[in-house]
Amino acid sequence: MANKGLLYALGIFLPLWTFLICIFFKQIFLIHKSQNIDNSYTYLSQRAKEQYDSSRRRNYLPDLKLSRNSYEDYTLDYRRQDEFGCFYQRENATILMLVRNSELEGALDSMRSLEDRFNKRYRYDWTFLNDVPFDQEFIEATTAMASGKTQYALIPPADWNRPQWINETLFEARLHEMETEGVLYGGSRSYRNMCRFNSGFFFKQSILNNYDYYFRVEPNVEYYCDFPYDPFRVMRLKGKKYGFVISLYEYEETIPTLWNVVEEYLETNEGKILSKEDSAYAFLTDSNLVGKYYPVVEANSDYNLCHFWSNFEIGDLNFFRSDEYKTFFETLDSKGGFYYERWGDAPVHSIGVSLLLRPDEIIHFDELGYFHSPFGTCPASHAVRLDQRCRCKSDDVSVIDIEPHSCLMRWWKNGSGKHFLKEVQGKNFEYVL
Ligand SMILES: Nc1nc2c(ncn2[C@@H]2O[C@H](COP(=O)(O)OP(=O)(O)O)[C@@H](O)[C@H]2O)c(=O)[nH]1
Ligand SMILES: [Mg+2]
Repeated sequence: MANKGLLYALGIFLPLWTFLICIFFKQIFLIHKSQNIDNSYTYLSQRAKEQYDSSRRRNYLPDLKLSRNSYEDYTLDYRRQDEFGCFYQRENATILMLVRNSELEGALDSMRSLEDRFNKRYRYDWTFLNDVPFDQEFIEATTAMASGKTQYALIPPADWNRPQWINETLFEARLHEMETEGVLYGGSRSYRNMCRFNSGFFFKQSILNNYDYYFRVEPNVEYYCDFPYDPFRVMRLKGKKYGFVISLYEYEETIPTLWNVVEEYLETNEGKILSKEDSAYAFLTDSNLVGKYYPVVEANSDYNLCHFWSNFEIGDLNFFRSDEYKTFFETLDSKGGFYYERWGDAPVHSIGVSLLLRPDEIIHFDELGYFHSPFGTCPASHAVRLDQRCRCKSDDVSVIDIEPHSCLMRWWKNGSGKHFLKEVQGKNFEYVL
C-alpha cells in the first residue's frame, strides 16, 4: 500500500517538480543572459564614454589635431586650463547678425544652437544690426538667449539705401525683368540693399570698430556639432583672414557682368595686389574636371561661379577695412551691378578674398557641421561625429560637401589644399584630385 501511495505521489508530483525545476533553471538562465546583455551595454557605453567623453574634456588624451581630416604639425588645444586656471581665453571678436525684427524666432533658433555648440563656453558678444530700430521684444528675447553681452545698432541710411546716382528708370526696368525671369530675389529691392551692405558696409559700422574678428550668423541656421575649438583663436594663431564651411556655384543670371568688372579691376590694380599665382585666383577660374565632376553650369566668362556661402563666415575685420578691399568694393559698386543686376555678397566676398589673400589665409572649417536651407555640411568621419555630438549624417540629402554642385573639391585643388590622414603615418601619400 505504502509503495502504491509513493508511486501515486510521484506520479502526480514528478511532472510538477520537473516543471518547477525547469522554471527555476530558466529564470537563472534568463537572469544570467540579461546580466550579460546588461554587461555588454555597460561595456559599450563605458567604452564610448572613454573614447568620446574624455576626448571632449581633453584632460588626459593626447593632443588632437586641428582637423581630424587634415594633418597639422602642431595642435591648437585651447580647452586645457592655462596657468591661471582659466579654461577659455577669448579673442577680440563678436558674433554678428544682420536681422529684421520679424525674424526673431529664427534668430533665437540660431542663437540657441550656436550657444549650445560653441558660445556658452566662451561668452562672446552678440552684435545685432538692423536697417530699422530693433523693438523691445527682440532686444529682450535675444539678450535672454545670449551667454555673452548683447549690443544693437541701427544702420545709417547712407550705408543701406540705394545711392542717388542709381538710374531709377533702368533700375525699375531690370527689377521687373529679373522678376519676370524668375531670378531668385530678382524683384526684391531690400535684398539688393542687404547684399550691397554686406559687401561693402557691414565692417564700417562703428559698433564693430574695436573688434578684430566677426562670425556671421543668420536666422534659422543650425550648427550640427560641438565646436572642437574656438574658431576665432584658430584664425588668429594660424594667421587666417577668412573662414568658410560651404562653397557652391552662383546663379549666373544674378551676376552677368560681375566678372567683366573684376577683370577691369585686375588690370587697373596689377602690381598693387597679389599676382594670380600667389592668390587663390585659380579657385575662381578652374573649370577643368575635378575628381568626377566638371562645374555643374558652364559659365559665360572665365569665372567658374564658385563662391563661399557667406551666410556662414568668420572673418578678419581688418582685412575688409584694408585699402585693397576698399578699392575692390568701390570699383564694383561704381558699376551699379548691385542694383541693375543682383550681385550677392557671397560672390563679392569670395572674389575679394580669393584675389587679395593668399590661399593659406583662407580656411575651410571642416569640422563645423552647419545647415542653412537648403544645404548643409557634416563631418565625414563617424568618430568625429560621435566625438562632437553631431546631429547630422554625412549622407543626408542636404549635405553638399562632395556633391557635384559643391565647389569644395575645387577649393582643395586650387586653394589651401586637402591633406589626408595617410600622410600622418609618414607615408606621405598625396591625394591628387
Ligand atoms: N535688417 C534687415 N536684415 C535683412 C533684410 N533682408 C535680409 N536681411 C538679413 O540678411 C541676411 C540674409 O537674408 P536672407 O533672407 O536669409 O537671405 P538668403 O539667406 O540669401 O535667402 C539674414 O541675416 C537676414 O536676416 C532687411 O531688409 N533688413
Ligand atoms: Mg539666409
